[in-house]
Amino acid sequence: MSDTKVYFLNGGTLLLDGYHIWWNQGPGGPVRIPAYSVLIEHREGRFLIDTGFDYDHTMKYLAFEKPTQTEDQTILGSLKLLGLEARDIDVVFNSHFHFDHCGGNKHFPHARKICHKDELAQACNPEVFEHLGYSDLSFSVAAAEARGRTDELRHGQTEENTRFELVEGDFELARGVHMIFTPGHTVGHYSVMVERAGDRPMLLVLDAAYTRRNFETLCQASFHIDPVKGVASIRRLKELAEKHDAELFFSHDMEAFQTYRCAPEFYA
Ligand code: 5PN
Ligand code: ZN
Ligand code: ZN
Repeated sequence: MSDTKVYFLNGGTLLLDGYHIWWNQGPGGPVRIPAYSVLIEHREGRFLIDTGFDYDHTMKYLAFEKPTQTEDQTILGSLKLLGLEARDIDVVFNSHFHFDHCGGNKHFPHARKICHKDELAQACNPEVFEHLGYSDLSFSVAAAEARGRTDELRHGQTEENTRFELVEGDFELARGVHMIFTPGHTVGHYSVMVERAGDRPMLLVLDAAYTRRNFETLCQASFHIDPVKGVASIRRLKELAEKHDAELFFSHDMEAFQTYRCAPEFYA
């Protein structure tokens, strides 16, 4: 565990209205947010948490979010900054299947893939108001077929190379890498706490709290399946952070993101 390294892979930006980031609070108006993935280099393997958004998909289905993504900000481009290729990734874990977290999955056919058991089912059969969030189905042949969107499958995806190991509840993904079930934003959302040898643990809250203000005011994003569970999840993360004196990382907070070390820099 002492040699665990955590890399933030900058995946570009999206534009949201303030009322979507801070549900029922705002203020409204355009807010540019970062999107990123996290690579955990661990003695037990290389674990990729999320895979960012696919630029072409986003332009096709969510052009109003005005995505920006340089070559270095594609998932493969960001790994290249570390001298890594897709094949070097052993495990892809998706915190959830919103398009900005699974867009690059299709580039990792050989990796083990893991998600919450209900999250995959939800992407196959989402609520009407979740269709846009779960619009990128290129991560799963099963999901694309269930949604009648096999046009998404143009990268050699097969049922087998997009198959997921299904998990539930809290568990340890690798020694010192704690997966924390935080439903609300989606049915099967996970946050991640990573222990470090000589420093405070890192708590990646992911989409349980897009920004520090969401976390501190218990205000979730407007995109959610169960706002009551969403608040409970933020409260639980707060307790965890306090108990372990964890350093907090938010999923879509531009101000905070600008202070994060991004690859090729890392946290150890
Ligand atoms: C960035 C972003 N944009 C749209 C949606 C949505 O419809 O569900 C989740 C989401 C997003 O995270
Ligand atoms: Zn999300
Ligand atoms: Zn997100």
